[in-house]
Amino acid sequence: MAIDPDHQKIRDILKAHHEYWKNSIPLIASENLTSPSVREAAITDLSHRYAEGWIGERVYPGNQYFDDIEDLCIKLLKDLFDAPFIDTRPISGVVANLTIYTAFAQAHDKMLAISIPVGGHISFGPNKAKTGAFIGGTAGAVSRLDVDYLPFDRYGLNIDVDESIKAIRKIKPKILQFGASVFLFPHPVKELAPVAHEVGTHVNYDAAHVAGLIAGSQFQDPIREGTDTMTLSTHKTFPGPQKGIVVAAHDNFAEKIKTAAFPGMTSNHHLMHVAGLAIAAAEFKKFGKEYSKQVIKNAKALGQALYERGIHVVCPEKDFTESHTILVDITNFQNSIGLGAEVEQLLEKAHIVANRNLLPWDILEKRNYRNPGGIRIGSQEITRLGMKESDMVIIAEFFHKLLIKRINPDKIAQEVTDFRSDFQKLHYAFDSLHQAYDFIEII
Ligand code: DSN
Repeated sequence: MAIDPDHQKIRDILKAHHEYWKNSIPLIASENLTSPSVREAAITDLSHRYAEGWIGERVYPGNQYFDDIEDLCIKLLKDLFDAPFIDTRPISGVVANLTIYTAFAQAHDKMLAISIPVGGHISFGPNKAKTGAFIGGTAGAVSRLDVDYLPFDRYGLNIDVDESIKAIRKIKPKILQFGASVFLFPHPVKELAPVAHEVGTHVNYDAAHVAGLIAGSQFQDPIREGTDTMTLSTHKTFPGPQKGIVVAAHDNFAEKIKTAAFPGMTSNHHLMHVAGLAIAAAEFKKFGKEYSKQVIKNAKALGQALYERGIHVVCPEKDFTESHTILVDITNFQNSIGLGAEVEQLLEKAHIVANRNLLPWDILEKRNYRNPGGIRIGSQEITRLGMKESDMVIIAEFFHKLLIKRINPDKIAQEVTDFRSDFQKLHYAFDSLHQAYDFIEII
């Protein structure tokens, strides 16, 4: 039987997408690969179902088995994050943050968070940006929070503790938000959370980027350091399916979070991804520590190797990073190649995928988010592919040949493809069970 031409077209495009990524070096700091075991969950019958409400109290029938899955998922995650309460219903990191805003604040309440130009996430943003360097964000636009910015040391890439203490005491925000999208160093939670609590502020830590490093005990431990809640997406350094969760440090936050998650922020909560997350959590329990250690080693090694080749990775004095992310100042290529947009495009042509990013000081130099002065690089996905420190030197060589020696990107793309041919297997994951799909009947 002939395949429908539009169907064929989509399959061809999907195939081309797979071919490109299979032959590329994936360096986007917010992405990761799920294992075959996790992917399997995405094609089960759960992808057709609804389960509104909490476990055992659903307002949809047919969920007796899904209840067991969500219960197990929560147990595994509670164990990983050592926390008494977790809600697995937010469908993304943004929705997890909206759940916190809904549970612990009202429209026009104040929130303190780092600004987007210095690395804050779009979900921390005000309704309308206070400078022309970026657009507004979810906190203001959706939750109508009045966002003020946490004082930030632009060159040390971290929150300024002394100035933030003053700001918290003066503003008395309803929510203090930690976390970032350019998250190189642990945030000063233990210094600031007690000050926030003194003035009645709810403290949340957005761990989207560093969740795997926290669960693997290789970064700070926000809950032990004093945060009340933690939000995260489950697909960056934590290599699960694309979704979000809320973690609470105390059971007494549970009811507010549950109500905000449903009927507040979700109806259907993408049940197949809850199952996938349970499998990812079981995998992480087994391999997470070893994996997250290697993620950080690789990020530091890549920072060092790039730096030695004349590529301006920021914070060399602090060993570049303590996370999966490094930030590169590419303004020295402005005359030869261009800024973030052009460098990103050149890398993409050479099969190296890393995204443009504002440098914290771009705003002072009138550069904006469309064509910023930086490139952000993450080591979490290449680590999943089995790469180690010596491979970081090879990757740094590709950057050097492309950006400094100006070798043709098509030639580099060929070299990248050859290099990638040795890294086609997923590491830190359960073995693939080819027979596992047997129980999924497609009718
Ligand atoms: N915007 C994503 C990031 O790249 O950090 C997170 O949602």
